[in-house]
Amino acid sequence: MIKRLALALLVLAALLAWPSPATAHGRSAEADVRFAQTIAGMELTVVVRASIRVPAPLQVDVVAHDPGRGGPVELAVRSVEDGASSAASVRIEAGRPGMYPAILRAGRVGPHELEVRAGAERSVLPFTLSVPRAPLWEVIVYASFACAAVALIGALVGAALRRRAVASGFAGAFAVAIVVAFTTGALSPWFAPEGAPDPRTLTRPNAQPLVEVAPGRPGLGAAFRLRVTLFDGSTGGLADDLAEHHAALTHLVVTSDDGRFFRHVHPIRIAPGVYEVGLRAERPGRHHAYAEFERTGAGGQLVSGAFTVDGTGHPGHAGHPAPTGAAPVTEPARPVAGRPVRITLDTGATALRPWLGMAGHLIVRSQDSGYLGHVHEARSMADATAVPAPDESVARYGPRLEFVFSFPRPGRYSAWIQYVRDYRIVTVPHVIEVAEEGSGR
Ligand SMILES: [Cu+2]
Repeated sequence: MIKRLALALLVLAALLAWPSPATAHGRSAEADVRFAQTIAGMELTVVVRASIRVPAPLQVDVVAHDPGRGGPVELAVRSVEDGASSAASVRIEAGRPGMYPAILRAGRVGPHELEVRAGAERSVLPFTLSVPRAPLWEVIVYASFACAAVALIGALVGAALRRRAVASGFAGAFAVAIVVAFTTGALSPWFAPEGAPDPRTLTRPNAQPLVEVAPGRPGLGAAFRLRVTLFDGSTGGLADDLAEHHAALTHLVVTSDDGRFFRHVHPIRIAPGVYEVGLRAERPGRHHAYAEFERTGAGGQLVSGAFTVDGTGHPGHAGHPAPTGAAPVTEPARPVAGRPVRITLDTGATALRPWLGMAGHLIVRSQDSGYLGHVHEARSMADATAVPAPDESVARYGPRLEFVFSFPRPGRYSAWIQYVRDYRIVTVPHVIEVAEEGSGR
């Protein structure tokens, strides 16, 4: 009787000690795929949430940072390999920024296309759907523990039945399995995990960009389209291998010469290698466009283009509404070229969500438009090394945003700080005068 009880307790202990593979892999923000998209007058981030397995429902969240006039957003996910697709739609409400979730279906892993349609616009975004796979060492550890549990039960049954040979055979198997499990577990840190490719091995040439507007000279107050076409310099074909870079395939900053017009938008992919965004001209004169993207295997690029808006005067609204709240503070108060400047902004909000993976963005342009700088909020940069792609559903920053920036040359700079409050993008324009070193100012 006591023996049977001991046997039952031991079996129970073995079962409790059993490591559960189901809890070994959680959903991580790291594996989410993010695409910021400026489509049909809306500023959205479409997030394909990481799945644990396929086939399974696939969660796709549409985060509306600027809902514009709202309307339906049609989503479709298609496997490139077998063509199987799944669709869903969300209805963005005008004046209601926020998270709009949709549930689609994923049948398999591998290359996929996410189609986003809104208004008359359609964007097709390539991505790879993957599910976490246990590394070999983990499989060996689990399998050894499974063998150990079976051997333990065998040994105990053998002992209970007074079959000495059986019991000692199972006991030996149990010991071997435990040694294998613990040895593999102890050696696991030496099995190199799959990481990001070494940036020093980047071998692809940069993409050759063409920045164009249609019509060629937009009229003041009129809508126009800005297109970035990427070519491969050697083949002359389109370069269609952009990597997700700060939660988008392409980031585009458009400013007027006087700095009063500023847009930070995310062109949609209308065809392989072709990115386009609809804008409205609000200031006359020369404009500068800067596109930031990363070609797979080639690293990041910043390219620029210019165009002129015809007309004179002021059609009314230009740039973003003046933000309420404190103005940015620079430290030292008179920045000097080549020396780091601390720029802080009190947002007055204690729960800021990351936008494009960061708590805040600082974009700086020289007066002659020849220089564009872009840095991220200092604390979220530290976070980003620990937690890749902080999740926009978690409010974790504020109220103070802090940037460190070194201006290359003396002169007047236009600066814009951007952050997200209650899902809405806030843009704070600022002008910074930078003195020459040793000028005694
Ligand atoms: Cu951007």
